[in-house]
Amino acid sequence: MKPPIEPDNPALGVSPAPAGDADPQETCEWLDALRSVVEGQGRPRAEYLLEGLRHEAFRLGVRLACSDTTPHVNTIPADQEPPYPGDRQLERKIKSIIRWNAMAMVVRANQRSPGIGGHISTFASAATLYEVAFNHFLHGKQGRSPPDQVFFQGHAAPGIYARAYLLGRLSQEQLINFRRELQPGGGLSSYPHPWLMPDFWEFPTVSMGLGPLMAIYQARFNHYLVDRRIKPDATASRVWCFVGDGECDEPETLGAITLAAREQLDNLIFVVNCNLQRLDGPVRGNGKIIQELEGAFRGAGWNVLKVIWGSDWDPLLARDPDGLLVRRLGEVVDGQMQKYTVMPGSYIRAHFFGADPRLAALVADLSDEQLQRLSRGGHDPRKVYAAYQAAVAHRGSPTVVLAQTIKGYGLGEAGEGRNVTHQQKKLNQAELIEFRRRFDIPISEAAAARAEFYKPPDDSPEITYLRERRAALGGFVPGRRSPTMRLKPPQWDEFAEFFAGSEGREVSSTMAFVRLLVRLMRDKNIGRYVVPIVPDEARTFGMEALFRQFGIYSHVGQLYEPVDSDNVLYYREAVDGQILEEGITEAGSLSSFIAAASSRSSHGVSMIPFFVYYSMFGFQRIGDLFWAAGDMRCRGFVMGGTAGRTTLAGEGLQHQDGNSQLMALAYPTVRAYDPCYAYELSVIILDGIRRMYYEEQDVFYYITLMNENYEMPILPPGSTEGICRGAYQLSERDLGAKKPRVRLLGSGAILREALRAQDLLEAKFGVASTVYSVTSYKSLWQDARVCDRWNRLHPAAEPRQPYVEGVLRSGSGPIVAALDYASPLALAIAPWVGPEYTVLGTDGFGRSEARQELRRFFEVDAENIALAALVELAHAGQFSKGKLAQAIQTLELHPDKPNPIDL
Ligand SMILES: Cc1ncc(C[n+]2csc(CCOP(=O)(O)OP(=O)(O)O)c2C)c(N)n1
Ligand SMILES: [Mg+2]
Repeated sequence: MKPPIEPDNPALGVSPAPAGDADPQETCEWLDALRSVVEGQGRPRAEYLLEGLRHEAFRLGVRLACSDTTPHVNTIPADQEPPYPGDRQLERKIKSIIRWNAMAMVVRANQRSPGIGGHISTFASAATLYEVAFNHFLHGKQGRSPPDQVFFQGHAAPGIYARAYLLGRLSQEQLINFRRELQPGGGLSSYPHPWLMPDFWEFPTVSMGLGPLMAIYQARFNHYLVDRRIKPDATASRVWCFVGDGECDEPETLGAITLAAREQLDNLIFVVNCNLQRLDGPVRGNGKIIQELEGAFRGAGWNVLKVIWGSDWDPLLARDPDGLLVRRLGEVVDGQMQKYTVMPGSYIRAHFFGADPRLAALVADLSDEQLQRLSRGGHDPRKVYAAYQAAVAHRGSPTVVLAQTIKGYGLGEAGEGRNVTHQQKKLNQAELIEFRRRFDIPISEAAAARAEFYKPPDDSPEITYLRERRAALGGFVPGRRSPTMRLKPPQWDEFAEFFAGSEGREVSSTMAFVRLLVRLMRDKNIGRYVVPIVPDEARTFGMEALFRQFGIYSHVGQLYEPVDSDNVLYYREAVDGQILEEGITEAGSLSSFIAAASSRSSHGVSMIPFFVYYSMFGFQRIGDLFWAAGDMRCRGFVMGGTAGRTTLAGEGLQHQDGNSQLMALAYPTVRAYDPCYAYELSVIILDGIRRMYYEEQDVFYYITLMNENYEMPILPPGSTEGICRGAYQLSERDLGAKKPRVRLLGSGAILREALRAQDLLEAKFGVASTVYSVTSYKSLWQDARVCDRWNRLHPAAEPRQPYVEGVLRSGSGPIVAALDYASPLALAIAPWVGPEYTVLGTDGFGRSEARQELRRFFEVDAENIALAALVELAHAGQFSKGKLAQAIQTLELHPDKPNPIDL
């Protein structure tokens, strides 16, 4: 063990006053002048003068070291704190009971099922931060004011459950079944998951960094709803986001804070629980996380409120006119501050105050016990209230409250402030009894030793107070609602033009999509609810025409004359603009999508977002946000543009997406489609609108779009069901009973290669074929899995037939599937396709090349499809094996060409 750092270590000692004061008398006069302005004319006047000084100094060439931090003390001075409006004593009792039950829930769960996990120390540190918010700030959904949207720190869930238990929202049985959701009577999910507890949790937050990011875009989307007059009071909802200080290491946490300030999101409040610890140990052992975060947030333009010290520090700070104590507080690094948490008062006296005799004198009249109890601001309701009150009153920018707390507060020897505290799941009997003593829990020692839950009677002052506070604030929080919000789906006959084909013109599926999007945005029933979202990629997808027609959303409108103002398609920003042009942030754009796609539950208005982006930067880059969107029961469309490994010509390894459709397989609520033709795309989107916004299914669509131009055919009669279910027969070439037959599955961009292979097979080899367009391998796979499972569990019943089996029965012979995605996607349906099944997929890294060369390289072009069909036929004895070598030559294929997946 390393010896403690001695206070005479220069790194920790009190630093001298700024060196080189050539004229202390003059310094004193300046400082006195400032004090007298503050006393006589108030702080705003002092701020004005200092700002003026700063400007003049700059003009005169005086350069101040730029520091965006303030001294390491509370932002709100003690004399400016508002009186506390609640019953402090009663609130303390309630908070103690919640602390107890939260801890007992985790301890009992782990006694019963060792290894089941859970967290005690996170909520222990954050209890005051939450309780002050619950009792005085967070608005529920039953009140007159619009409800707040609260992102809870995922690991603090036990405390939120413990409170819901006191309020009668959760039963004791549910608490006992914490992390055991499959138990009879139900249990509680480990973390906030709307999917698992749809009436309770609203926002999935446990994947660190996503909560803060989503919260920023949620707050921004609330402005969008107001500015577009869809929900005039949406900005009265405050977005609260509780964040861990360790969580701030995630790039997503701080990644969008400049947007929040730029958009002046004063409806947004971050509360960062700075307990100075993360999972393994200190967040910034050798630094100061609060100061670091202050600099980052202030630099980004946020209102920063530091809540570092509890009220018992106030008299000490008041007796520190020279700022000695403030300076000392500012120089002690967090690792050392954590050490003071676990050491006795004598250590604090010797090492912290002992660094300077004047500091030691400051606390001479305090006992060691008093020194040890000197509290952190985040545990002092008065300080926390003052900060929240200032945060909700603040206008013009978002607020972050940086609250210092102690991790594992109250756990004592069992973990308070220790590096192991995050992992502490069990308390022994002595520790439980000590916890009960420290927080005055009115249960017997024996009951404490058994970690029994405690709930005061319903008519007790505690429960009455709790209920009254929540009633005054509009009911329970958290709480999710899922109102029935059927939109009138578009009538298909009004969309006939989208099924009619392009009549000789060559267009891409992206162009077809943009046309459909514009048409939907003009629809009288649903048009205004459509939210197009793009991450600086509108021109890539030919969407620039929408700028002028529908406007790009900007809360401040357009403060400049756009460079292209004389152009009909100029870059038009407008307060009521419909398009969200997010700049280069797929994560931010998807967060906007999530806010829009969940607005039904958060605002009671169904929105229809279309997030259009470069498909490679979707599932692959921001897959965890897609996961969160599913958990949140989002509804909407994500459109993966320029998709396909061989269809995005020229872009090469990084951009060519052969992955996303495969990844989509694993996302439970994603309906993934890879259409080739405009009519397929239109059918899928119209059906999707019906499914999500009329039938109210909690799914969202992933549809890939290509930029390859070709003629779009007419919708074949009777194919709409197949398009939606994942496959339909597109083309049959019957050469009579004597000719061998094969079945070809083509999808997306490669469907047309399958059709070309059909021609080749007939013309060069006399082979008949049926071509199927597979619009969704995922749908086929999912349906077949469901059938199999049903058949397995109902052996006596008439077996159900997977859809894919039925469809493929219209043809005969071996099957070759070719696609522009990694081959496991098509292999997913292998169990229902039979043994004569060859899959040609685009496995491996992309290349910079033109389309036809890419398709040849990845062996998914018509020639390779034809060869695979002949090989399958040869296996089946319907084509001479001896002729295969000749066929390779005929097809101009090269057996020795490089293999795309050779590494
Ligand atoms: C993306 C992600 N990575 C890792 C984790 C695992 N994890 C859970 S809690 C935790 C430490 C959290 O520290 P902090 O944010 O400071 O919260 P505290 O519990 O201290 O309040 C980690 C690393 C996670 N939940 N999410
Ligand atoms: Mg922490």
